[in-house]
Parts: sequence; C-alpha cells; structure tokens
Amino acid sequence: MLKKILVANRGEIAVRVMRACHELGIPCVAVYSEADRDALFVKYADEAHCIGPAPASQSYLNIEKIIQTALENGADAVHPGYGFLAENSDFAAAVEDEGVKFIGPSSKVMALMGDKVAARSVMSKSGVPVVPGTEDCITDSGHAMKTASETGYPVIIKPSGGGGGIGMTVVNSEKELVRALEDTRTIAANTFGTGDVYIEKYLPNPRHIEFQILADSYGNSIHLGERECSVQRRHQKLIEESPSPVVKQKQRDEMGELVAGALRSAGYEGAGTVEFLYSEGEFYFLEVNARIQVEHPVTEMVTGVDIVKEQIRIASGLPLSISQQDVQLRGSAIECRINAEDPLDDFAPTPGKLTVYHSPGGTGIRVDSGVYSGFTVPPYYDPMISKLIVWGENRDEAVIRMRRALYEYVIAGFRTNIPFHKAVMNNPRFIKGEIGTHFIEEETGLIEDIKTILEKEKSLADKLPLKTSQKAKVAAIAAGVVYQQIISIKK
Ligand code: MV4
Repeated sequence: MLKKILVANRGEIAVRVMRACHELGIPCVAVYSEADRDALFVKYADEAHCIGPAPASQSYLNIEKIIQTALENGADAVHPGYGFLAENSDFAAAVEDEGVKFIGPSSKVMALMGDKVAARSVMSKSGVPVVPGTEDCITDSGHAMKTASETGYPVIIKPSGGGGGIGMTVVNSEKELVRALEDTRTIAANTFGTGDVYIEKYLPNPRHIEFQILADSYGNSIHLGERECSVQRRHQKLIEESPSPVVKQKQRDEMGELVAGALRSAGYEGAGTVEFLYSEGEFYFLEVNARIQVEHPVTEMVTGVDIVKEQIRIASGLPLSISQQDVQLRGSAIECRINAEDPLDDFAPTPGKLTVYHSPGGTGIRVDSGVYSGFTVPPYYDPMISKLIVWGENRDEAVIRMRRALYEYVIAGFRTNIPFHKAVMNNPRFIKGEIGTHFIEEETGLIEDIKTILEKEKSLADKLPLKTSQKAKVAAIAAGVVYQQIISIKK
C-alpha cells in the first residue's frame, strides 16, 4: 500500500479522498491556499501545508510547490481530485519524474486522452461508436467542407485540445463554415494553446451519458454502469443519476464491456469516465475524463464500490478488488450539486459566510460537503459547496427522497441553488425521466416555480412567532416541516 498521500485539491473532493485514506489507514497531507486556512479539508487532514496565495494560479495550480511539499513531507503519492491539475499530463509527468506515484493514469495515456482527436481514433479502433465526423484534425477549409457535406449539416467544430464544451461552434450551413472554422481556431489557440480542430455531425438534443471504468495495472478492467448527466447549464452539470432512465441492461452490458476493453487496450490505469452523447437509442463517444469525477457518488450508491479506495488500491499496485460479475446495480441514485449561486440572478455566485448549516440525514442520504456552520466560502474558486446524493429502491423513490432531503437542508447566510433543485424534483418531465442536454433552457417555467417556492417558504416563516433576525434563518426549516403543503407532487 502507498504510505502517505498528498491531496492536491480543496473542498468536498479533498475531504472525500481523505475519508478513503483514513479508512485505509494511510496518512494524508492537505495543501491549501491562504484563502482556505479555515476550510474543512485542512482540519480533516493528518497534516496540512499552506502553498500560497488565494488565486489558484499561485496555489492549487503551482506544480513545483505541490511536488516540493510532497517530497519534503514524505508523501509517496499525489491524488489530484478533479479540476485544477487533475488532467494536466505535465503535472502527472513531473510527479512521476520525482518517483512519486500519481493516482491516475500514466502521463502518457493522460496526454493521449487529452488529445480529443487521438482519443476518438483509439475508441473507434476498439469498436466504440463515435459521432460521424473527421478521423484527423481539419487541415484546411476544403477538408472542412468535404467532411461537413459528407456528414450533413448541422455540424459542430470542436477544439482538439479542449473538452467540456469550451470553444465549440455549431454550423448550420456551408456558407457559415469557413468563418466559423477560423473563429473556432482562434479561440482554440488562445484557450488551449493549439488551433487544431475537428468536425462532428451535430446531434440536436442528445442525452449526456457516461460510463465509469476501473482498470488496474494487471490488464483487468471493468465498468460500473453509467451515469446520466443531462441536467446541466452552460456545460456545468447540476444533477446526475445512475442508472440512466433510458439504458436497458443488455445495452449497458454491451457498451460497458466495449468501453472497458477500449481503455484496457489503451493501457489505461485507475478510474476513468467515458462520455457519450445518447440520441435515439444510440451511443456516440465524446471524450474520456481521466480523473475521479464530481458525480462518482451516484455510481458508488448503486454499486456499493468505493471508487476512491479502488483508485488508491490500483495506484498501490494491487489488483481490482472486484470482477465484472461482482458488479450488480441496485436501485437508483441521484446527486444534486449544491452551489453558492442565485438561481434568480442568472446563477451568479453568492459566496459568503454560512451563518447556519444543517445537512439532511436518514435512510439513503449521503452528503459530501466541504463546509461547516460558521465557515466563510471564499470567492476565488468553484461555487460548489456540497453534493447531496440520495439512493432509492427505484427512481421514483429516489426523486421523493431527494425532495424530502432538499427540504431538510438548511443553508443560511447566502443564497444557494437549493430552490432550483426543489423545482426540478417537482418538474413533471424530470419525474418521468424525459431529460436531455437542453432540459433547463426548455423548461422555462422553472424560474417561476423557484419564485413560488421561495415566496411560500418566506410566508410560512413570517407566520412563525420569531424575531425578524431569526426568521430568515429558520425559513428553510419552516418550509421543511410543512413542505408537502407547499408543493403538490405531480405525477
Ligand atoms: C456535441 C453536441 C452535439 N453534437 N457534439 C458539449 C460538451 C462537450 N463534452 C460535448 N458537447 C456537445 N457535443 C455533437 N456532435 C452537444 C454537446 C453539448 C452537450 C454535451 C453534453 C452535455 C451538455 C451539453 C450541452 C450542450 C451541448
């Protein structure tokens, strides 16, 4: 087993990784910025070292400082979490060069997966279906026009060095193509350091479905089923679930096996996610995420597998603790990302001091949080403060449980997106599982629903015999006690 793990991340994922370390009896080291001195993950670590000022560029992205901290304190491994340096192959290589184990795939395989055109080709060669489009990068406008007319319009131009939706351009007709190609190249060059782009057929309203893979260093690889992440806004996922309401067991088995095999042949090691668009019953490969993902808990809830522990076991040179036959999906899990942002102000960030914090509990509830009552959420980083994950015997029970848990969740001091989640858990289309990547923009009624929810909660709090200063704090509790009165459960 690894002897000491440095967690090169912050917030809830740092806590999540340290929980696995504690259970495995492996000491863990936190590195934190000046803005995170009082953060939960700093307290939760066995030891903690400040690595620089608040801006991530001077702390969580400071490769030299992080590696120096690992070496000075005897850490023999680094867990990168998600975001920050998690998929930076230069970081993985620098860690490897110092004889420290990077918990994830090798820098070489990571670099391969980071090149979206190369990853498409790897998958395609293993028989994984990819979106119709280019095999190689687009060389010139003639190549672009030929590809686009072969696949048919609309097409989408994507930066090869990118991912996550940044810099992508949808093109509806040939007359827009050349201009769009230049614009996308410019954005790609400025954002990712390479102007290389590729073209795919544009699928109008797909679902986003991804497979969780585990691969050890002995050539064993398995899949843990899929997650559906279609409820997102501007490429930020807000709600994820497992299993997807539309994937049947046969298709899951087939696609999962194909994908696990593809990563195995690529020499992939550790936990990884293979993203697909899903349209009219078919999967189309998008990209590989070579890291633990935010939404991994929904998979843990339905499989019982501790994915972070498996990552650490794999990095320690141990084989997977389970085989494909051991993986049985049970029930249904949903995750809501709880963000310090105002759903009534275009989801603008609202960081500040948490004056009151009470998290939900009871059967089938998991809260992965990076905060505590009295903590001040710093404005420098991602506004996600926690994840509320529920499990149910089936999707209907999970939705009802999530609704119940959201009404137990009390966060005062700043606005959060909890009212948004309450509205979605009562949205007839969501309840039926009729979701796609355009769900939020299509459901224009959600904003009115959020306003109604907030007004009802406020009027209930106003009726309580409390001082004005206390009313705001207990508004959510008041709503929780009588939430069935607020919202009629539409089926
Ligand atoms: C697409 C697409 C439609 N057709 N590719 C955006 C994020 C990146 N991972 C891939 N993205 C898309 N690629 C083709 N050929 C639509 C999207 C897309 C999307 C994908 C997943 C989740 C949310 C999305 C929101 C808008 C667009």
